[in-house]
Amino acid sequence: MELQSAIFNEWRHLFKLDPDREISDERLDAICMSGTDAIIVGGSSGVTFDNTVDLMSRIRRYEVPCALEVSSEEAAVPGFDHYFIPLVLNTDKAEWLAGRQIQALRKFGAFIPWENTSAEGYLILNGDAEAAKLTSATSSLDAEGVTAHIYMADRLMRLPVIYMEYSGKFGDMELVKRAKSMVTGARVFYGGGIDNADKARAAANAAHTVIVGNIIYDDLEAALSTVEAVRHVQQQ
Ligand code: 1GP
Repeated sequence: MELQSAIFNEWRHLFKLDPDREISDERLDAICMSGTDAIIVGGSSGVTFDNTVDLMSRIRRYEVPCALEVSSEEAAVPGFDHYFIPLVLNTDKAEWLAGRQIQALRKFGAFIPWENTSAEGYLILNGDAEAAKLTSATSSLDAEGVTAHIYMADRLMRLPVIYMEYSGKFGDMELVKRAKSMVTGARVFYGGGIDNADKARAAANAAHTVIVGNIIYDDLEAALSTVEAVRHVQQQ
C-alpha cells in the first residue's frame, strides 16, 4: 500500500465544515461549487454519527471530494472519499496520541478502509483553541520545539500529513515554512484564522495545503475569495 500517492497530495485548498454547526443549502452550495480541492468534515466537539451522516449526504450531491477527520469513534461514518485519523503530537496526554485511537481500532480495525485512511500528526499551536484545551496541548512551541516535532512526525513516524493547527487565529508563517522546508515525505497542512485572500496567499506560500474553516460561517464572500487566492500561488 503506497500512502504517499494518496488523494490529498494534490490538494492545495480545503474548506472544513463542522457537523455541529448549521449551514444553509445556499451557503453549502457556494462552498461545494467554489472550486476548492476538497471538503474536510470535522470538529472538536458535538460531532455525532447523525450530524456527520447528515452533512456528508448534503455534500455528496456535489462532485467535490469529501474527507472525514475522525475525532471520535461514534462519528466514524462510511461513504467518505478519505479518512484522516488525528494524532496529537504536542501533548503529554497519551490518550490523544494513540490511546483513543487504539480503543477504536480494537473494535473497528478490521472494517477500516485502510487504502483510504491516513494518520494526521497534529501540532496544536493556539492555546486558546478548543482542541488545545481538550487535549492539554503544549501549544507554545518555539522554532526548536517545532523542529523536534517535525523530526518526530516526518522522519521517525513517517506520517503522511502534519497539520499545523492554529484554529481561530492566524499563525506564525515562519514556523509553517520551517516545517515545510524540513519534511521529506509528509504534507504540511495549515489551518487557522484565514479570513481573507491575503492570509490565504501567505498560508499557501508557507504550507502545502491550506484549510479554511470559521470564516465560511461568518463571511461567505471572504471565504470564497480564498480559493482563487490559493490557486494563484505556485507550489514551491
Ligand atoms: C480548524 O484548521 C481549521 O480545524 C481552520 O481554522 O476555523 O480558524 O479557519 P479556522
